[in-house]
Amino acid sequence: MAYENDSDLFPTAVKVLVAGGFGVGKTTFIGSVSEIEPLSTEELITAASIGTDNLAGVENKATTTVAFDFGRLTLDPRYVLYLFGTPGQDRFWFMWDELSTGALGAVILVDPRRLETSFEAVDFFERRGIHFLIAINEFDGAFRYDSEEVRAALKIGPHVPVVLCDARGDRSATSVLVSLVQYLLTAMSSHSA
Ligand SMILES: Nc1nc2c(ncn2[C@@H]2O[C@H](COP(=O)(O)OP(=O)(O)OP(=O)(O)O)[C@@H](O)[C@H]2O)c(=O)[nH]1
Ligand SMILES: [Mg+2]
Repeated sequence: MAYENDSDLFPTAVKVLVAGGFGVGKTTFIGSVSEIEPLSTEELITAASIGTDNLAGVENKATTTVAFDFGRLTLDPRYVLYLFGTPGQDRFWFMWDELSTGALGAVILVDPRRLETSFEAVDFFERRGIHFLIAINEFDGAFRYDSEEVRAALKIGPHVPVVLCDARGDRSATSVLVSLVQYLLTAMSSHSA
C-alpha cells in the first residue's frame, strides 16, 4: 500500500478519492463516514451558476463544493483512509489532477436519475490507471437499476465492482469503502503475482 510500516503499531495510510458528477452525494458521503469533523468547502449556488452549471435534475440543491471535501476513517487497526471529495461542477475540473496525486483508489458515486453525470469521472480514472468502484447512491424515488445495467451504461469491465449505497448512512458508506479496499488489495496482489 502507499505507506507500509514495519510494525503493527501504525496503520497504513490510504488516500482515496470520492468522485462523480455534480450533486451525486460526494460531500454527504464523506460527512457520513468521517471520524473527524469533515473539511468541506461548500458555497451557496448563486444566480451566477445558472447557465454556467448544469442544475438539471438537482434544482433544489442550494450549495456546492468549490474546492474539495476531506475526511478520515480508520477502517481497522491496519488501514486508515484519507478521503478527498472532488468538486462536482465542470468549472472545477482543474482540481482533479491535483487531488488524485497519490490516490490508490476511488469511489465513483452515481446518481441513478442522472447516470451520464458520472461518465467523465469513469474516463478520468481509467485514463490514469487508478482503480475505482461504482457506488450507486439510491436517492429516494429514483429508478432502481440493477448493477449489470449500470455496468453496461457506464461501459465498465466485469472486474470493476458495482455496489449500492445510501450516502447518508454511515454503515452503508463505510461498507462501500470496505469493498473498495478489498478490491484494491486483490488488484494489487494480482499485479505483483
Ligand atoms: N435522498 C437522498 N438524498 C441524498 C443522498 N445523498 C445526498 N443527498 C442529497 O443530495 C444533495 C446533494 O448532495 P451533496 O453531498 O452536496 O452532493 P455533491 O456530490 O457533494 O455535490 P457537488 O459538490 O455540488 O458536486 C444534498 O441535498 C443531499 O442531502 C441520498 O443517498 N439520498
Ligand atoms: Mg460536494
